Parts: sequence; structure tokens; C-alpha cells
Amino acid sequence: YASGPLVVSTWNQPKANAAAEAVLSRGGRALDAVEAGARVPEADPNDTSVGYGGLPDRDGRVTLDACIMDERGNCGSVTYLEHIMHAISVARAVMEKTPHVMISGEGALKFALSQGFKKENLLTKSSEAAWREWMKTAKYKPQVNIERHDTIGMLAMDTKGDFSGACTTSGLAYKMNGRVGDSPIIGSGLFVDNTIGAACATGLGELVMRTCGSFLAVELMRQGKTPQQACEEVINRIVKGPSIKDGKYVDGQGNLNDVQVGVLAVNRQGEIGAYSIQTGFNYTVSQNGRTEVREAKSFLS
Ligand code: SD4
Repeated sequence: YASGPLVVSTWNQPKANAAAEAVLSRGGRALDAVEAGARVPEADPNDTSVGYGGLPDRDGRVTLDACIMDERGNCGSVTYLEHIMHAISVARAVMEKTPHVMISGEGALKFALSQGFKKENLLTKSSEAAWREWMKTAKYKPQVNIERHDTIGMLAMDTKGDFSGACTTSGLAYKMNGRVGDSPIIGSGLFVDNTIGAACATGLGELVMRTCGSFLAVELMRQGKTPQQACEEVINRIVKGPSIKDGKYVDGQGNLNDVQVGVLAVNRQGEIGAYSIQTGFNYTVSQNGRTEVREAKSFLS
């Protein structure tokens, strides 16, 4: 494939992309690349929306959501996983070692421990302090962009031309206990179809889930749209759909200016698209030996 190895990820993630590229450059599988990439922010205590150091829910618990999908359509997912740093690797174990796609909560933790994952405290001092500060008012409002420190959705194509994707997050800060977002849901936070390409999403999961955002992006590419056109159409569906009325996000608090969704897609030709509701969504591209962070175009300016 002319496009060669390719890695894209949501937000500013050059270190994660480098870890993924290292796998691809030695001829490794896209699946191994995206897992290696996703593990970087998971282990980073300064990334407050993934893994270790992720901001907790309103009860002070760090609960993780992750999923992974390969070129054959195999997939695995964990939701509401506590105490395990590398949720993406647990998701991969669900895919490879169980007959299931998704395992949740207690069961996911039990499964992870049975696979040799270590139980850890994922709440850092600074995340705990931020949560205690938030508790003083406990006003819930979605946060729009947390640039440089955010949920990672990663898509890769290896030297054989095979795609895989990964998505991992601690979810929205101060979410209700038990809340699960789009990130671990195949078709919402992530979708891969090796004959077409792949897509992932970030931002307010509630808006992504009701449009099956990533699946939709891939289906639009199947119908002939470029990745850019596909991402724009997904965002248009969200902002013109029933969950947004007269500029207000009807089922949540606040209006369109308070919510962000970013969609990122790649096709088999190695073309890349990205689009978001508002400015501030960036993504990291590693292609032809170069890595760069690009700003996505947005619906609102
Ligand atoms: C969620 N989509 O839990 C995630 C959060 C996210 O950047 O992407 N933040 O809804």
C-alpha cells in the first residue's frame, strides 16, 4: 500500500504515536502498535483523562473504559474497570482469551487479576485534590477540551496494510458513579473495517453513542465519502440531530458551546479526516516518517 505505515491519534499524543510507530517500523502488527500506543497515556499520571492519574467520578473512584479492534473484526472491551492501569491490555485479553466482547466492573477486575494484571491505586494526589476541590460545589458541567491530556483513540495501518484501533479513557471527570461513555463501545468510540478504514471519537460520549459515531464514519467512507467528508457528516448529524435543539443540548446541561465531540478517520488510501463541534480538537499524525499535531476544522468557530 502506497500510504505505508500510518498512526493517527486523538489529541496531542506524539509519545503514544512514537510507541506505536516503533512496533510498525519493525514490521509489527497494527494491533500491537495501537495497544503499545494506548499504554503510554494510560501510564502517564499527568494525563487526567486516561488510566493512572485519570480524574475520578463524583464518588472519587477512577473507573476506566477501553476497547480494541483488529483487522479481522475481532474486538474486546472493558467498562467500569477499577484499579488496573492498562485497561487497553485487559480489553485485548477479553478479545483473545474469552468468548466475549465486553466485560464490565467487578467481573472485568476479576478477569484482569486472573490474567496477571496488578491491582493498583490509580487516583493520584493531584487528581484527588482536584476532585475534593470540585466537591465543594459539585456542579456538573461537561468540560469541552482538555488539550494535551485527553482520551486517546488511536488508529494504525501496518506495513501489510492491515488496520487496528484502540480507545482508552477514564471517561468524563466527575461523571455519575457507574456511567459508561462511548469509548469502550465498538462502533461508538472506535470502529475498524479492514476493507474500508477506521474511525474513533472523543468528547462527550453521550452525543457519540446515540449516533454510533465511529461506525457511522466508516459506513460513510464505504459509501464513497472521504475521511474528511465522513467526519463532517458525523458531526453534522450530532449538531442537527434531536439531542441538540435551538443550540441547546437538550438532555444535558448547557448549550452547544459547552459540548465537544471530535471524530477522526482514516481510509485504505491513507487519507485522514478530522472534524469537531468546536475549535480546540487536535490530533496527531505519524506518516512517511513524520509526526505532527494538526488542528481539526470545526462546526463552530
Ligand atoms: C467519554 N468520550 O467518556 C469520553 C471522554 C473523552 O476526551 O473522550 N474525553 O465520554
